[in-house]
Amino acid sequence: MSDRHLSPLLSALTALLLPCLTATAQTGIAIDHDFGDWNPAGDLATADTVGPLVAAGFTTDAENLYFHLVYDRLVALDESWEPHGTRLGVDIDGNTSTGQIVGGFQGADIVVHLQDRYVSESNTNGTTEQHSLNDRYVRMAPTYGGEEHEVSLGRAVNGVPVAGTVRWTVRCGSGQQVSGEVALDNTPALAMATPLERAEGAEVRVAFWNMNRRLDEAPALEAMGRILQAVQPDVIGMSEVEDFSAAHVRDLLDGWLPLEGGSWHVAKDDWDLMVCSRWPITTEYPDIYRQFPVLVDAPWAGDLMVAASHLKCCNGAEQRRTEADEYMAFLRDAMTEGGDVDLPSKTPVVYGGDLNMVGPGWAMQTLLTGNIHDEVANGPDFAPDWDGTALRELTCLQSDRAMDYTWRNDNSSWGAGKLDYILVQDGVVKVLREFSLETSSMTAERRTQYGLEPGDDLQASDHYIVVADLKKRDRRPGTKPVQLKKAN
Ligand SMILES: [Ca+2]
Ligand SMILES: [Ca+2]
Ligand SMILES: [Ca+2]
Ligand SMILES: [Ca+2]
Repeated sequence: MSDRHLSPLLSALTALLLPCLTATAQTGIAIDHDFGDWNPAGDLATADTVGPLVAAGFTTDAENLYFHLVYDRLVALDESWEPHGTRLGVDIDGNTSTGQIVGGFQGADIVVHLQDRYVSESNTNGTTEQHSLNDRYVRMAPTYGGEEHEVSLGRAVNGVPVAGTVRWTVRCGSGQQVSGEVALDNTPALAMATPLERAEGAEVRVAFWNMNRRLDEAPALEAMGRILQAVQPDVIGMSEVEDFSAAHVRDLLDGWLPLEGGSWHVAKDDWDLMVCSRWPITTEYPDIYRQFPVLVDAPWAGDLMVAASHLKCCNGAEQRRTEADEYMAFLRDAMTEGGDVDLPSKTPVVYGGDLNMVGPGWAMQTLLTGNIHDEVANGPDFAPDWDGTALRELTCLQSDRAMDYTWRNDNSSWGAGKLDYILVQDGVVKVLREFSLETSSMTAERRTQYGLEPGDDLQASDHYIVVADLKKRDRRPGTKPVQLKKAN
């Protein structure tokens, strides 16, 4: 493919995305904050004028309509802290005289008002009806601020026909607009059926779960038990368990996941976090605000540090950033000699939980890169992986749907989103499997295989469990086995 006819921006995007594309085995769009599934040259059209909106793309499959949006600044699609006023319009009946006007686009039968969080749909009698984002299956990634976004819109629920062409448009508050027309594609949506069993070679299965204070509610406990028996984690970082004792949680786990000749080990911090482990917890650091690292005697050489986290909710971006700063000061101390804590070199540290990561995502940038915001209070920046690089944010795509959201409330104006994360030092551990679990989107056959009920996900909690299988790297990260050169 020649880059000659592409704008410099598209060339840059192409260079960025091609490595991801080649790594993708299946084709299809996943709403997962990874844009390697989009065709960079074919799907993006540049905006007509200079402004916040740089480019937009559109594609379809049998299940959804998909938008790809690129901005020149950090934007959170369903929030207004960076006002962007983006509307998405679709003309599904091929008739410009039915539907609504979106800037220079006529005939939009569906208009998604992202920032104001509603969908306006036109009826045949000329009136419009408002629906919530969740009612119309509008799904978005990333949930926190980014320059690039992907959005899906359910076809069936929005009355999109099975064949024909649709015209689409993206318009920003800036007045910038990108429009196009495509034939509807009925290729099935990206098929997902991640095995819930632990990956071959996995040494530790770690999970994080916001338990929503339901550890004394019978229906929730039954659903939790089925989920944990299906997932079989070794270590679980829990949040929203402040009302319960470590002994209460230990007894529950001993019932659900009995250990031969012993009990689960449960450590509780000074507020709403716990870390539960099949293996002994040897050291606890309960004083970090809303974050709780512990050392676990993992079945590999050396220990495993697991940090359960539950960052400030909602409109609290500054506080989340302060909390991330405080944890990162601890991690820097743990990874360097001197101070209060010294971890043996290359001790894997896994951080996760309900990070409530909405708004600009400043806290996530700090957690991933070690760029501390308040260096006067928390000390200098550092590289949070032992190999001198950033941490890796796991996608944890749902096991049975190509979506990354871990929180969903169909009665809320807020779209389903990814609030629950696992961050790993991929310089010292390999991630062999990762997923979150939405039981309602599994097939009946898959649920039977794992002993799950359709409603277990939201019966257990308002957050889904996130899971990762880890193996400690046994060679120095960044080095490759030496290959013999062929004589010529
Ligand atoms: Ca994607
Ligand atoms: Ca129309
Ligand atoms: Ca230290
Ligand atoms: Ca800094």
